[in-house]
Amino acid sequence: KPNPVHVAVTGGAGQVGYALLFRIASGQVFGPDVPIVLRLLEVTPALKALEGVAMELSDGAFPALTDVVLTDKPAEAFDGASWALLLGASPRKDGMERGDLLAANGALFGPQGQAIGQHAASDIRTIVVGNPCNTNAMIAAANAPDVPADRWFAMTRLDENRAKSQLAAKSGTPVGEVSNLAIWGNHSATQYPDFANARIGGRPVPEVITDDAWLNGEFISSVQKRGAAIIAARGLSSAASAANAVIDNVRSLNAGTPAGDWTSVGVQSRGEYGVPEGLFFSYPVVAKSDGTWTVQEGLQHDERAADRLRVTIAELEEERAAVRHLLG
Ligand code: NAX
Repeated sequence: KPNPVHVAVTGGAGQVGYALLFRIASGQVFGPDVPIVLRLLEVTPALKALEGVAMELSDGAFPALTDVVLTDKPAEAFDGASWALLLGASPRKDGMERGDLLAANGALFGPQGQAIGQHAASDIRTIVVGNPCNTNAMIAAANAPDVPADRWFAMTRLDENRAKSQLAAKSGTPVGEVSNLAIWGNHSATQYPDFANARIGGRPVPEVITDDAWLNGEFISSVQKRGAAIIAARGLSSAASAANAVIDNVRSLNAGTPAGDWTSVGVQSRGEYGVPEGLFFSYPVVAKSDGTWTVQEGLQHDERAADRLRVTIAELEEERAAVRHLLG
């Protein structure tokens, strides 16, 4: 049997955790024959609820799940981890300004980044889901200078999946036919879901969906505001679809993206497409099965798209300015 993969998950007692952990344990992410150790980090008051989740994991009788570690100590949670899935974050409370939220989360992601740097396995890859995920990822990475920059990710896969689903519905095409969908920028309402470079059945989307007003209007805004629409309908934020996106994200980074395609994920900019260096920016990323990846170069943006990119870059720069003191 291969060695177990240690997967650290923070916020394991939360809603996304509840939808995610059972699917990891079932072997859907790493394969049915790969033993898994789940290392679950929670804040101390949530440890009891976390124990309940662990009881249910046990009751799942998952053959691949060899151990579950429950802890409120980051050093223990990340010890020997090859993956860190950071779901835990401080929710926005009444009266909190955006800067307050950024600072509250910065205070959490700095120490978690440090613990990852000190205790995780040498092949550690970290995906930040907890919002604001791009800037939280930047803070965590800045606090673990020995972990290579290309091992840190911020999740925009849910936005990618949402966008693909909208395009499939509009064109009456199965969603599996939609490819090359890039989310550019921040995981926020300023993101740019790039229909122009996306394809349906291999053809450029604007050739298949000729309603330009819909593409540039309702499509973009419905993807940007989908999170709010789910809250309005369900009374709770997206959880199962978010967990599904985490799984898709890990699988793409692990197995690689299909030939000719890419996936969307926030990574540390090295200046690609004029994005300031160091920002965590969602790009089209081509991943290989050896764990390496590159930003897809050479895509074109028209004036409207370029304007949208400027807006999301400006927002990420503001976020960076608000947490600069946490960047080491
Ligand atoms: P919940 O509030 O249900 O769960 C969060 C859990 O994190 C709680 O159990 C809490 O105790 C725990 N936590 C807080 N601080 C922690 C810390 N320092 N260490 C360990 N655990 C800690 O939120 P949930 O709906 O599960 O969402 C989790 C996060 O994902 C939120 O920040 C949310 O904004 C973010 N989302 C991001 C998405 C994305 O696409 N990037 C989509 C889904 C989700 O909304």
